[in-house]
Amino acid sequence: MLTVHHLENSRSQRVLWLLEELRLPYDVKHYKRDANYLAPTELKKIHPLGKAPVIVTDEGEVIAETGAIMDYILHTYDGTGLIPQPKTRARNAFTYWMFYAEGSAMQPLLLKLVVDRIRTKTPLLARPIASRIAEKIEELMVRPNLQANIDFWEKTLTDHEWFAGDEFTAADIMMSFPVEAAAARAGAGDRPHVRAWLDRIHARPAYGRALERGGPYAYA
Ligand SMILES: N[C@@H](CCC(=O)N[C@@H](CS)C(=O)NCC(=O)O)C(=O)O
Repeated sequence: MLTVHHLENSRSQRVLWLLEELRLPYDVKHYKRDANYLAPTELKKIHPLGKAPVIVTDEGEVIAETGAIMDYILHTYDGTGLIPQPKTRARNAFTYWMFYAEGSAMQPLLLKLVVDRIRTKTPLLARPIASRIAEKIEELMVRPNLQANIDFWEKTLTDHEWFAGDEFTAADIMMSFPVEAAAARAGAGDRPHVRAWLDRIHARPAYGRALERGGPYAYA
């Protein structure tokens, strides 16, 4: 049976959700974050980068990277209901959001995380200067970028109910982590169409079942 190596409060929640949407059987190996919010070194025994998610397929193949895992699951099992027909606008949009989620959306969010850590983790004596540097980085590189991305999501979800068009697809699953993280850290949930989309995904039975299998997930 397919095994998901799942880190609490992380991107790997999406893999559980996809498997639940497809009603596939799977095992979950749970990992807890350490005191620095990193993955435990144990995950490096599964994949050299030691990040989540990682899956081990029925054939014993190890696959990392959320997009690659989603692609494998969608094409190995019957994921056609979650992928728009080829050669359609919806399919092009689907491919775009599948790549965009990790390739572009996560960058300003990670930068924000780093800036917040500089503010809170710098030793007390150096904190005033560190905070000024953090503020400058945030002003120049983080806030405008995050706002542009959130505006883009709001516009997309104003035009259509789902990211790739009028139907729910795996691109919505892929986009859940950046949007949920931006709702938690950058106010994305205050935008009406982003909020409505978040409410729609959270109401899906498969999303609920994935939460039950996954354990702690701070972004739902
Ligand atoms: N682009 C990769 C990112 C993997 C990644 O950074 N995963 C995070 C989970 S949110 C992680 O393992 N963080 C713990 C760490 O870096 O030690 C993917 O989508 O799989």
